Amino acid sequence: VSNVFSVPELEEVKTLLSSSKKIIITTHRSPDGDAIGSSLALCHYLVSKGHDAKVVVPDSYPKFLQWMPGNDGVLVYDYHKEISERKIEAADIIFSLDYNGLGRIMDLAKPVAAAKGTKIIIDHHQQPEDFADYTFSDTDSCSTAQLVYEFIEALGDADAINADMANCLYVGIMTDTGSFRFPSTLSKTHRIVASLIDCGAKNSQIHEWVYDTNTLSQLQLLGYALSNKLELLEEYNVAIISLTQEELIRFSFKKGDTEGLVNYALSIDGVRVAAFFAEKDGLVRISFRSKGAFSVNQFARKHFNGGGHDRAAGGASEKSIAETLTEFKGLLVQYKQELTS
Ligand SMILES: [Mn+2]
Repeated sequence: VSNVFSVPELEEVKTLLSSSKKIIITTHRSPDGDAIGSSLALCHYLVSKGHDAKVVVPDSYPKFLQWMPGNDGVLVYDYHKEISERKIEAADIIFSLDYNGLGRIMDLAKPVAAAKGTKIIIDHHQQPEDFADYTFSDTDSCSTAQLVYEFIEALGDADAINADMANCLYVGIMTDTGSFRFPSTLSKTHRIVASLIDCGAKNSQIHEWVYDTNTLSQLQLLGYALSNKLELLEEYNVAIISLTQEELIRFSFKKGDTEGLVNYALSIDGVRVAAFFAEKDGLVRISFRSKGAFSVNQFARKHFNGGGHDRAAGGASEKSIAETLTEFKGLLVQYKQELTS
């Protein structure tokens, strides 16, 4: 069990959960596999313990994450503002999963901040903000899903993990470890995943349901991005891909279509840092990846109003995409030593 749960505070949370409660589980904007997987798994667990639990997410998420058990019960704040606000206000407990600051949940931040329920963070992003009553943060953990598994285990309920929970947790761990390949994948992670399979996680099917769901236009967008928009900045060991709004529209872009695109840039031999820039409605969103010691979390925090993990982070710019690219390339000069030594 992760040390974050070997604390006296866990006993307080255990006591809190010993009688039936109204519980809301929230997660970050543009939810990914770990966000949805960990949230739904925790929701299944809490419902199985007799609580009234519900997941509220800031905005919608791609179709390849919508097959998970419990998906139909998720409230998307963008579409269900009123009912979400009523439930958040009435909640005894609000969980914050897979995010480290209220800025990560957009408009949902206001009702969550105002809510009087006990707030509990379970997360693995760096530098968590102090907005909850209980913060269970382990920045070395591969995923929030793994932490949710260990949370349930620490509560003494490992035996309560059923197939629904196992399938959701598997998605979270699988997606946040890049299918068990990132350095955050420990032997412990494999042991947890093995027990999830024993509990009924359909491991092979899950890979198919999450990864083999490309549309034709999505693959054509990938082909276009790789042939025309991939730029190797050899002197810095950096590769970038950028897509304008016009290009995204041309390939009928839907949410999730560019998921993982940045990893193609990172996969070039010798590249240490990759960045993907996408323009939408006057904002350029940036995904950073690193496969060395270079912390893209720190870089994104310092220069692009973002953050995340050392090897995977996000950021944004309100400048045009051309200006953002110029700014990014200009910044590399001061990091040349670090990127090439
Ligand atoms: Mn995560």
